[in-house]
Amino acid sequence: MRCVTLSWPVAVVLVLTHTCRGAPASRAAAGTVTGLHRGPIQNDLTLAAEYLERYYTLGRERTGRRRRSEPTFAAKVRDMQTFFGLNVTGSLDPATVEIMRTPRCGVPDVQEYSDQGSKRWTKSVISYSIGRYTSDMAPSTVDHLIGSALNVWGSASPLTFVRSFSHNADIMVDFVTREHGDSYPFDGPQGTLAHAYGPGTGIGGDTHFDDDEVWTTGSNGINLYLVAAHEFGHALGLSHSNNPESLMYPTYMKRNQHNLLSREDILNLNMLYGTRSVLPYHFSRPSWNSFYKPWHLSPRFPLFLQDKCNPNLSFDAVTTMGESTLFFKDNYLWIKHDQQCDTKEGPIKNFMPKIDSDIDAAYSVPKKSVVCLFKGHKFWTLRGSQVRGKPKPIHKFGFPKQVERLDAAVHVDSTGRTLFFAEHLYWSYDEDRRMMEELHPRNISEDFPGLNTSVSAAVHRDGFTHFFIGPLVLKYDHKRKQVVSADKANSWLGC
Ligand code: SRS
Ligand code: CA
Ligand code: ZN
Ligand code: ZN
Repeated sequence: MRCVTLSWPVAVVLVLTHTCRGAPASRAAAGTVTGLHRGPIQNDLTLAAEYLERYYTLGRERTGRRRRSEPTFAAKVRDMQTFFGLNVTGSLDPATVEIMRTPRCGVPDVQEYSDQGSKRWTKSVISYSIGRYTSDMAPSTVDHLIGSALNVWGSASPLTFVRSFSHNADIMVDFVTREHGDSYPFDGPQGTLAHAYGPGTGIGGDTHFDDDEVWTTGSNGINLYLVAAHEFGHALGLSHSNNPESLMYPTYMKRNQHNLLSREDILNLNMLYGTRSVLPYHFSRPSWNSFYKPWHLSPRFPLFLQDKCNPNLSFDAVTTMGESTLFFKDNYLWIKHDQQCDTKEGPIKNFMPKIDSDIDAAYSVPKKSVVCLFKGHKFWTLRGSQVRGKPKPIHKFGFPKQVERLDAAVHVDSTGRTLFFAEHLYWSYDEDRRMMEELHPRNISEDFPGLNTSVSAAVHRDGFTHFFIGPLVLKYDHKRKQVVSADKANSWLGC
């Protein structure tokens, strides 16, 4: 039997070099029983010793050396019984032995972390990159399944996952076989399917899939989406659950793919990252507004001038207008010309006397030289920079009555469609036929992978849609259906 002896991985301690439980019972056991002729009781002891060493680090500390005051065998049996909700006797009763016989592998039930590792990511935007692909399916299918598996966790937390193409993303995904450079070789077909390191720098968060498995999108072979969703739970700092209904149960099971997380999975995730509605990183309007310090409280800036480089600055609405981009915030407007370095700024009224404050959304249709500004249930049309006539009700676009205001709007030239965003939904409006497209509204997170949140503002430029989410801006590629980069929202104003 090979043991982990020298150093532990950077983040979660994975005891992966053993062959898993369920492997031939004739394997050499831990400690003193090796080589003995074994009767049934001796076999149970061997099984228990191996099991506890594997999952409860019996007799080993993180360096692999024996502890001076190591916990007794019975204490570890009690730990394991507590974890599985058994009678806590400290002895090898039939129920305990039965669980030990159940095949399981990988991350120990009682997880440990190295000194460099931490239990959670301390940021809410987490990058991921896919390095080596499997040949079992098209790369685009892998991209889609990996993005969707991350979104399983993203949609239940304030976390946003951003695809990157670099080699130093937070979560590096790789399909590999056998020995693959991290001292935790895979074991060929079946057995361990994948492993992941908990949050941290370097190898922290990295997720490896055993490419000796037959990876599929369905139920023959091993379903990549299911395994990836489990592994990303580890990459976010979650450990195993003894509840078979939980995604974090340590053995592979067929599951309802539309509802992967148990209540326990969600609770554990929320304990690490909070819920989507109470964390500071919740992307809802009131909390972002409360971050933003109004100009009259900021002594560094004279009356009327706002601090555009405030790191918490978010925008209410952003739109292009000719060769300029307009950024609305409360009663304030910045106008940045594409070719000029300076930015014009001031109260909205100074530029558009009919409009005072709190624009919710804005978009422009360049080929018609039209800009629309939305506030509550009204919208104004601008031709050039002139506001035309009185505001009209937004229901003219075909919104149901319940929609009282929008979060964002963006026109995509290549499709001729304008997308309207409100909370977790979006609508698509055909500008040529002047009607809302059928089958809308739809969920933002389903159609815009990586965007599992409401949006503050959006604008289309240079072939990409840029979604402003609180103080961040995410660049979205419609062809690849993914977020390709993230930046500070006010980097657009030169900050
Ligand atoms: S991990 N992230 N917890 C990996 C975990 C996994 O691979 N579990 C093994 C598993 O379920 N394998 C299924 C195929 C083999 C079945 C035979 C019995 N058996 C990810 C998963 C929860 C998605 C556990 C396992 C089951 C196992 C094994 C391991 C036989 C080795 C040998 C590190
Ligand atoms: Ca394997
Ligand atoms: Zn690995
Ligand atoms: Zn696991």
